[in-house]
Amino acid sequence: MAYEYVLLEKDGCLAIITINRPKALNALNADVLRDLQAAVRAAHDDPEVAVLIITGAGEKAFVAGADIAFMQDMSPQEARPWTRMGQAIFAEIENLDKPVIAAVNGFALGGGCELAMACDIRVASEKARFGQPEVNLGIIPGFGGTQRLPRLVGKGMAKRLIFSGDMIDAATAERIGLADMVVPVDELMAKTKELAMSIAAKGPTAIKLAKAAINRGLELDLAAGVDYEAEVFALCFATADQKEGMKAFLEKRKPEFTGK
Ligand code: DAK
Repeated sequence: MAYEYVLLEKDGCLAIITINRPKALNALNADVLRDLQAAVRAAHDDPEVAVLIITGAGEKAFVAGADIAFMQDMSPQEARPWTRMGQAIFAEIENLDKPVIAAVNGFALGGGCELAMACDIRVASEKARFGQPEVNLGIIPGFGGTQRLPRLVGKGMAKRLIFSGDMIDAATAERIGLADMVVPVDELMAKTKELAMSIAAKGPTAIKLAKAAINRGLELDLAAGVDYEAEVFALCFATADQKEGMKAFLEKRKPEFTGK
């Protein structure tokens, strides 16, 4: 299926979604978000796809933010559904029952940083730049940035970044926990695919349940979180993958997971 602003390619069990609006540094408007949502849903619904990778087209940007020209003349009545649309799509990515990796190839600013944060893991090229520069425009982050950034980097660092609007480099992003891995520019896709393939080799049900336990647990206090973990852990024993994984270990062979 062809989209106007997004490319969806398959490489074996990986789906690669490229935000494709390089002239505007892949800035997000309603059409781009619509295409992104459709591509994510198509990859999710494809039984051959185990892991999704989201990246940006061109040399310069992952996504340079929400489209400023598109937002310039918005009324509060128009801003609310717009921010809700972005929040809903990012929540869909965050809660997708397949892992999603952001391959951050350049600027990840504003809505771009928020998109990367909605993904499970962020692999950054050495020239990636992260930031929440919304205050420079007289607004606050509107696609979950005030909520996900402090969860990733802590309250003080999130306030430092959001109040200052400062851009940080990939090494700093890795140091504070915003990027999970930094790789040379020309190795970004290869390293991201390598990571994705290592995840794809595991039992998809275990990955799905681990994702749910981590995401849900972060919304709960510790006692409720470990209760939730116990339930999800018990659920693993209803799967064929658990039987196969443990049997294969004891038989000293590689497991053949089926996702059942
Ligand atoms: N929107 C629209 N166009 C953008 C853009 C953006 N965010 N970022 C870049 N572009 C366009 C530029 O206008 C330029 O277009 P032309 O002039 O060529 O037509 C082209 O991309 C190349 O950009 P530059 O010429 O500026 O390239 P440079 O290398 O000089 O600079 C830059 C790169 C990334 C440092 C610079 O472009 C820049 O500062 N861009 C803006 C970054 C930014 O402020 N991003 C945050 C956007 S605000 C909410 C909903 C959502 C949000 C907030 C609230 N509610 C509804 C409440 C989210 C907000 C944001 O994300």
